[in-house]
Amino acid sequence: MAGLGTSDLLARLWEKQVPYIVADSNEVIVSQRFYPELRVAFDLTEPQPLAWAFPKGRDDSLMLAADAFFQRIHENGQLQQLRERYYGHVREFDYVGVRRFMRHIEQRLPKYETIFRQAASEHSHDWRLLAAIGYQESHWDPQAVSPTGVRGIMMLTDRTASELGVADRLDPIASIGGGSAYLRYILQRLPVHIENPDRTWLALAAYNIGYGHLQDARILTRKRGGNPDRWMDVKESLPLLAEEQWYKDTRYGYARGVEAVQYVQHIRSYYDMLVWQTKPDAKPITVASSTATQNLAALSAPVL
Ligand code: BLG
Repeated sequence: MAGLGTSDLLARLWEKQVPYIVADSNEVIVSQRFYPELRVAFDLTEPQPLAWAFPKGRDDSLMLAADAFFQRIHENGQLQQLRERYYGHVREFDYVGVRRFMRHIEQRLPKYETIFRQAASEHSHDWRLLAAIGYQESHWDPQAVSPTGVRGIMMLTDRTASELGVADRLDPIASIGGGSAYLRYILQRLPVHIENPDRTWLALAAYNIGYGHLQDARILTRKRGGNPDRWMDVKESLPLLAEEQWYKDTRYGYARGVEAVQYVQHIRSYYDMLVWQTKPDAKPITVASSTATQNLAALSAPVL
């Protein structure tokens, strides 16, 4: 096993080639979504910070530069933003939900994959992002209908569908094409200086709550001293749109912002899982990193 990284060890554990492994908890949190049956048997240590090691010697200029770098990103908030980017959506692990998603990837996705791919290439999206939206909206059920009459795989409202020229929302091709075009429209409406991945997460929130309410939340974010171009900050303001003391001074008023935050976090998780499940034929929006507090944990093989 010498020379193997944690992800290789996890794969071997999953295939039952080894009975247990020792892994860092930050990597365990992320991998549980890909290997839902893996269990943490016990923690081996108390939580401890990640550390960087430098070669011993007289020249400590590299270490001093690294210290200054971490001090800077700690103070300017970049470190916190990196944590949010890579770990912000993986906190809760829902075993049943992950199993169901994997079942649906096998049983439902094949019927719609070509449609997602075509719509994505037409509007320059990663098809797996569209598929993740479709899963969050309807679990890939083309007949899905909400109590308020929102319909179809991509859950278009009646008004948005007619603005997009979608006549039959229950037709998967029309629904996915409409949702894809709508996402592109929102991405183009957002101020040009907002960068990815924040641009994508903000667009997803607008897809769900409406562009006007998202703008209200961005304005509130600025008023509260946050950065309206960062998802990490805007997601703190979105829930305030349901509180009168905050929404009374907004342009578009009351909105269920908590739902929009959950909506985006779920799509990010589904997207990560789809990226992991499918061939890397498009550049993922997120990549793995390790900045979290961690402790060592022993993992045991799946009990099936
Ligand atoms: C979204 C629309 C937005 C609309 C917002 O509602 O639907 N998005 C789509 O149709 C794709 O266009 O913004 S607005 O036009 O600027 O007002 C706000 O109205 C859909 C949401 C609504 C939500 N799902 C896509 O995420 C939904 O299904 N709600 C059901 C609520 S309930 O269960 O019936 O109570």
